[in-house]
Amino acid sequence: MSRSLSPRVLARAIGVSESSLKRWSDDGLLTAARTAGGHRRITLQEAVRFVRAIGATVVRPDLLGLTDLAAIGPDWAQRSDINKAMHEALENGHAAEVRAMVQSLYLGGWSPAAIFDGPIRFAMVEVGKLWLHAEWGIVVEHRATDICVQAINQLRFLTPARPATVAVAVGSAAEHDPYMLPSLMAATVVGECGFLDVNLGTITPPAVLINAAKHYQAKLVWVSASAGQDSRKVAADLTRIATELKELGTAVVAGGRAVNEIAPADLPGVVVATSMTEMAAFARGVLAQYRAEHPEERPERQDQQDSGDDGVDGE
Ligand code: B12
Repeated sequence: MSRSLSPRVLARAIGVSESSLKRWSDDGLLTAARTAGGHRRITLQEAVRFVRAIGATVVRPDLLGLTDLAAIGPDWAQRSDINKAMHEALENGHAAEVRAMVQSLYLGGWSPAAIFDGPIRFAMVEVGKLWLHAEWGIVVEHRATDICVQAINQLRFLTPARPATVAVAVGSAAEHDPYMLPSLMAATVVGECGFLDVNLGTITPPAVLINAAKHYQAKLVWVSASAGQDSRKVAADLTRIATELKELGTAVVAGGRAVNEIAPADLPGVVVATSMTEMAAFARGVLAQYRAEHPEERPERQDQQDSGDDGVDGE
């Protein structure tokens, strides 16, 4: 999805005039690169950032390549029964609708953390009640998880691009933990905060995570441990991870139902977070400290050549 858009296409997508869009670009509100011929080009991620920043409505999502959005209409994120709608779509296996709902919420200004802690968590808790009454419920759990994976990965493509030199965050689920979503969500959240995110996924032994963190000189490591894990083993593994990464100065944050069962005193050096919103706040703090220590690595906005240029802009 490495699309780049002309001002004309973006203007039509959000229902404004091309001249307004060019003015915003000249004023530095919207970052556009220039082609060799002097035409402005806007990355999809920058277009999405801009839409969120000015509260625009995407009236022609197809022009941005967001074809799923057509299924639910431009004002979907304004409705009041978002949790219920997300639950129904997930439970019934309506993948395109769920992907569109997540996109719509993000374009409507929701943070990834708010989408995850809110409608997605709500819907998954509801889906999790089904198996108690019917075997089919387990099919629905598997299917709903895959649909969330699709929606979250699509969301990751819409979040701002990070330069290769930025601080790295590495994370995974605990060693015996098959739950995919929490670690994927954490990766998306830290990525949106500005980290380069490396998600090792499910069932990751501590030695593998430590190896990856050292390789990337990670500033932040997250670990998720969900229901059903042996909390003593989780506590021992988390303590080992924090101890082995202490010298590197890596912050270690953990969350999930199994972590919440452990007394904080049994997790020296580990920050426990109960939601993706907390994770985002913590990640921003770590990143701010990193940037203060490495001013030379401040992320650059995309190249904006000579904004006073009156070059001809085509499609
Ligand atoms: C999907 C699912 C599955 C899928 C997992 C697919 C996959 N590969 O990911 C499958 C079908 C495999 C599965 C299996 C089982 N499951 Co299950 N499963 C669920 C379900 C419906 C959703 C879990 C999920 O992904 N939620 C979305 C995530 C993101 O939400 P979350 O975990 O609450 O995380 C939030 C916070 O805790 C926090 N957080 C979590 N991790 C982290 C990490 C960090 C770093 C931070 C900062 C924050 C954070 O932020 C998240 C967002 O708000 C839950 C229902 C529920 N109430 O949770 C049951 C549930 C967890 N499962 C349950 C059970 C019993 C099982 C099974 C034993 C039987 C079964 N249902 O099949 C097996 C055992 C699996 C095992 N080996 O451990 C029970 C657990 C009961 C208990 N208290 O122990 C639940 C609660 C269902 C229920 N109501 O009975 N399951």
